[in-house]
Parts: sequence; structure tokens; C-alpha cells
Amino acid sequence: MLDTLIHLAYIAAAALFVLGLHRMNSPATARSGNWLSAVGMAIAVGAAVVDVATPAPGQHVSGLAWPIIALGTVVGGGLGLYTARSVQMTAMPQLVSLFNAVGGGAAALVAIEDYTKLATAGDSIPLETTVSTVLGVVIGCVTFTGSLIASGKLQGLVPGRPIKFAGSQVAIGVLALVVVAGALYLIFGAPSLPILALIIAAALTFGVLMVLPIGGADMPVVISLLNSFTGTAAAMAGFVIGNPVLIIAGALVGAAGGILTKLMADAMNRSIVNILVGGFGTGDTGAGAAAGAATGSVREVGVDDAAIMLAYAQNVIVVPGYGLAVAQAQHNVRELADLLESRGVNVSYAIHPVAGRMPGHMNVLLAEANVPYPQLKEMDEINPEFSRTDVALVVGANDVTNPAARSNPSSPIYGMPILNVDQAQNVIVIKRSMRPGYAGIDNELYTQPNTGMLFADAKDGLSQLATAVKAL
Ligand code: TAP
Repeated sequence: MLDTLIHLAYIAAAALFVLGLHRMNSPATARSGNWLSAVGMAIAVGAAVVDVATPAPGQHVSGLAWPIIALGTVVGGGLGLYTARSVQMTAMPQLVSLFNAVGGGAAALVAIEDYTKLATAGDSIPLETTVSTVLGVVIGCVTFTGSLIASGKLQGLVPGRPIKFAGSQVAIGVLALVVVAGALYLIFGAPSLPILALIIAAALTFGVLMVLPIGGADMPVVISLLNSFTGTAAAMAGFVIGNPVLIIAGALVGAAGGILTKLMADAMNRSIVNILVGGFGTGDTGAGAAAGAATGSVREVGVDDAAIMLAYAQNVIVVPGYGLAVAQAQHNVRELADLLESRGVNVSYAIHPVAGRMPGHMNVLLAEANVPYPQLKEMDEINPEFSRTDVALVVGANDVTNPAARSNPSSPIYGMPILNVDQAQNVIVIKRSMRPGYAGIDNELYTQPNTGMLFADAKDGLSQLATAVKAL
């Protein structure tokens, strides 16, 4: 009876995970989706605790199980709550990466513990257990160290530039061979703890060497890929210990992370392999960016002229990008938009899928400033609107507005879908200088005759515009 209840609780938890994930489809329902998933997780943890507390006849549960579960819940839950509440929005990618590391490491530990128990008992280990164990250990260990390096790169603890050394490719190849050979030995040969230890060491080193050569600015894609690995490792751990909810949750994370990785790569018109081995992007906005200052005739626009253009427009599209996040100017853009709307201007926001440095970066920022969701338009929806728009106000966005992606086959971003900002009647660009963005290339938009550059920090520029609009 209790067993049935526990399984029903697992099914309810799995259903809540699926529903929660579905509600993440739109910013309007994402918060409730998060809550549903959290309730699902609480149910799953509760059911697992009851499961441990009521061992089957003949099954021995250590007296230490309860104190360890209680300690884990208090320490893990407390740390999770504290970090989630205190983290800066811009530091979210590195926090997600740390959580990935913890998830991957935990999945590997579960598999290692189970295998060690079976191997030391001297019994023969069923093939399916060995396969799940080996996969769980390998994926979990690669995710653990890979995610720590990714997090370190984003936090500035590890240099963001691609780090390569002589023979690093060979070393990666040798480690991969060691992992595969060791896995085959365990699957088809006798149980062996030294071979398991060798696989663990090789997989941990592989994770480090896999992520070091990737540029810091590509880390969000790498983190999404590692997130997908975490899910897969957790699903494997679920197979090892026979826990259905771990299998389902792990498979959901694995699939969702994989799809997100593919979507991000597509939105940058790059393959996942190119991201992993391409060494693209410096990861630092300073030195690399300064290298390619744009040439051509640039027209500057003053704050007062820009304010007049905006205030007397019928339609304005705001195009936010990474610079908006750097300047933390989300509240200022909202204030300016409110002022314009009070004058009868239609304002909407064009959201490019990879604007900023993490998935949903612009949605999260604008939601923080309570910008109404219906004003946020996805790229495919807003692109036909630009040619009917009086003013496109670009705030700290660069690559995602570069017409070279459409017209210049030799451009590194050629083929990347962009926002058709250049088709608006007038374009106002707020940025601090002519320095390029993440891709390190000039933007043809800035030399178009209908573009006016307003050189300023996004926060300052927007608040000066708001003051000027108020004065009209
Ligand atoms: P970027 O092309 O990186 O351009 C950002 C611009 O913001 C820079 O040119 C910079 O110019 C300006 N800026 C920086 N700080 C500013 C401030 N305080 N005030 C005003 N402007 C400021 O950004 P984007 O258009 O959002 O494109 C994102 C890029 O990142 C794409 O190339 C994309 O492929 C890449 N990427 C995105 C993701 C995800 S998931 N979002 C993941 C990996 C890579 P100044 O220095 O002159 O001010």
C-alpha cells in the first residue's frame, strides 16, 4: 500500500515537472511554471525520504541515513535559497553552472557508491547496472569539472580567453580513449575498482580540458550543453538505484538542455561542434573589442534631437542588447517608454533570442522592470514591423542588429538571423563608443544615413532622453 502511494507521488511529481516546463514557454506563465516544478520536487524528495524510512523486509538501512538526509536537506536547501535570493541577475549563468556541477557530481557519486557496493560484495554485476553506472560516472564527472571551469570563466576566476597548450588536443584524445577502453573493460570484463578510479580521473580531467579552450563568451551555450549532461547523468543514476522520478526528471533536463543548446547555436548560425572547438570570442569586452573600431561616416545625434524624434513618433521599437544588461538600465528604458506612451506613442520591444549573454537575458531584465509582457515581441513577429516604424531605439545591442549577417557572405556572422533594425525610418543607437560587440566586427548599421549615434552609457543616455522628453 505504502509502496503504491510512493509511486503515485513520483508520478504526480513527474507530471508537475512536465507542466512546469511547459509553462516556461512564455514569460507570462514562467513564474507559475517554476512554482509547479518546485512543488513537484518537494513531493519527489518527500516520497524518497519515506521510501528510505520504510525499508523492505530484510533490507538494511544504516542508522546514519536519517541524520545525513536531514543535514543534506538543511545545508543544501539553505545554500540554494540563499544563493538564489542574493545572486545578481548578471551572475545567474555562473550560478546555474555551479548548480550543474553539483548535479553532475551528485549523479556520479550515486553511481560510484552503488558500483562500489556491488563490486566489493563479490557478486557479478548485471550488464544494465554496469552500463548505467559507467555512463553516470563518466557524464557526471565531465559535467562536474567542466561546469566548474565554465563558472570560473564567467566569474573571472579563470581567464575568459580560449586557453590551449601544446598537445592539448592529443591529451583530450588520449583521455577519451582511456574512458572508452575502461568502460568497455567494466562492461564486458570483471568488476574492477581500480579501473573505475582510472575512468573517474580521466573523465574529471577531460571536463577541464574540454572547457578551457572555449572562449568565455560562448560559456552560456556550453553551460546549456553541460546542463543537458547533468540531466542525462541524473537519469543514469536513476536507473542505477531504480528511482523512476530521477529517471524522468533527468531525461526532461537532458532533453530540454539539448534543445536549448541547439536553439542557441542556430540563433548564432553556428554548429555546436564549432562552438566547442572554434575558440570564438574573447569573452572579455575590452581588448578584443577595441581591435575593430568601425570605419565610415558616422552621424552623431544629440539628446534633444533624439528626444524630439521619439516624442513625435507614432511607433517606436526598442531593441535591447548586452549593453542594457551591463548598464542595468532596464528601469530607465521602462521609464522612457512610459513617458512616450503617455504621449500616445506605440512602444514595443524587439527580443532577439541571443541578445545579451544568456538565454532569455532580455526577457528577464525587462521583467525585472515590470515591462508588460505583450510589449515584448519575438524576432519573427517584430521583423516585418520595422519598415513601418518611425524610430528604432537600439540600446546596447550590436551584433543582433548587424545587416552584414544578411548581406555580407564573408562576415563571420553571415546567416545569423538578425533584427531588421536598418529598415526603420530612423535609427537611434545608444552605446558608449564605436567598439564592436561580442563577434568583434564592425556594424554597417552605424554608417547608414538614417542612423544617429548617441554615444553614452545606456543608463545615462536613457535618463537624459527621459528628462528631454519631459521638457517637450
Ligand atoms: P553585443 O553584440 O555583444 O554588443 C553589445 C554592445 O553593448 C557593445 O557593442 C557595447 O558597445 C555596448 N555596451 C556595453 N556596455 C554598455 C553600456 N554600459 N552602455 C551602453 N552600451 C554598452 O550584444 P548583442 O547585440 O546583445 O548580441 C549578443 C552577442 O552575444 C551575439 O553575438 C551573440 O551571438 C552572443 N552570445 C549570446 C549568447 C546568449 S545565449 N544570449 C550566448 C553566447 C554568445 P560600447 O562598448 O561601445 O558601449
